[in-house]
Amino acid sequence: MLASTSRTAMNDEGRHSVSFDVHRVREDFPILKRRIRGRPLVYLDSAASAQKPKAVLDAMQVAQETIYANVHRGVHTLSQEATDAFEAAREKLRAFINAASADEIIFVRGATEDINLVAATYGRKFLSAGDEIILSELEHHSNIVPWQLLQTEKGIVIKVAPIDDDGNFLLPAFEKLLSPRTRLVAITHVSNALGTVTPVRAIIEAAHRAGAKVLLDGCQAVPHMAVDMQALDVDFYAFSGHKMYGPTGIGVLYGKKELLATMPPYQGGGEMISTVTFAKSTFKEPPHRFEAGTPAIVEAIGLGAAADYLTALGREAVRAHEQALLAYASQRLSALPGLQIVGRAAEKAAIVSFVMEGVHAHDIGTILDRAGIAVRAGHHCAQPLMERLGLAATARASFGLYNTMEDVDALADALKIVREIFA
Ligand code: C6P
Repeated sequence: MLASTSRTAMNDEGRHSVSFDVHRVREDFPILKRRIRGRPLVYLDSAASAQKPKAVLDAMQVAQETIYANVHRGVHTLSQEATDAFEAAREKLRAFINAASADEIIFVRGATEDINLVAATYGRKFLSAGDEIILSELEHHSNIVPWQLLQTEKGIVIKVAPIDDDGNFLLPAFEKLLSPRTRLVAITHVSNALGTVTPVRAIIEAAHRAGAKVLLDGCQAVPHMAVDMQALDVDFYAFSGHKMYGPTGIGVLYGKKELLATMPPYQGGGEMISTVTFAKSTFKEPPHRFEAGTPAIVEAIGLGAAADYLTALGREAVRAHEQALLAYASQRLSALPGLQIVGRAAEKAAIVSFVMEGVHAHDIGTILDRAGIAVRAGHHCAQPLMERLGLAATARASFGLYNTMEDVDALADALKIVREIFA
């Protein structure tokens, strides 16, 4: 077994070493003390939803106990304090992804709503019959279905960039799909099912050269690595709060200010208008134009706390810790007879999908649960990817910053038992 207590890495600025003591970090997550079926919880399902540190839980509770009121509406003190906290959270998220302006941060429910928003506003206004968009074989259903709805409505053409059998995104094949009709490229930054990190810089550069805009689904990237909107020069970037140790019900759509300014509203209602008469309404500037109704106030404050938490730990320290987990898990699982890792891309985030000869993925998940180990089993909302790989389902262990080498050992040992049961 590998040592897992403490490691050093360069911090985000690359200036000095920071230490990452995973056992201390685990103290921040109350739920990790739970026992499941009499065994210590081994939580390997962070790609589905990550656990929350006390800093996030406390920020939400304190907000509700001390400053809670509706935002952007009241002249009274509480409403002003709640508005300040909500807008401070927007600024935290701006800094977290290095957007140029807080006006580029739209709070929505999560990545699914992000992509639906872009399809329903940018897509409806700027795409017409025969225009092409490019997705990839790695996409989550959230980055497929909204475009199919638009296809039905507008007659756009959907092209699909291929991967190889290891799950690598094939850049030259993608470049061949670009044409003068390509209007938008919508690709995942990290595959939820395989962990593949896609070559986003090259994708963005090639798409821009062809005159297309780019939307990245950053749901699985943001928890694992630092992302920089200005360095990427991406047009839209979508992610959910609950996968980056924040609350459910909140996520961020980043959009370049000049693009957002050209887009019509998504939903109509309170807070997104400047004036309303029965004859006509006028709308606020972004981001408020896209935030109709009472927003998820407390959740936004919690998400701001999650961004602070990740930043304080050090994004590079977290990445290095998770890469060590990935390497060890890949090594231990590869050594198990009858087990095959699905997805061996050159660059991966800490996600390991696998199948076991003669054992259904759901049975693997159920037996692991008896050992207190939580993994996801199924198609991972990526049915076209499963079809491409010729699989019905995989089991998936997805690691977070609180996982340890001992967690990997527990998984490998329990998988040996699964094998014995089905031998
Ligand atoms: N993937 C998983 O177990 P929402 O549900 O809106 O927060 O996120 C949707 C989504 C979009 N893109 C990617 C790449 C994702 O991984 C997800 C969510 C979870 O893999 C639940 S299906």
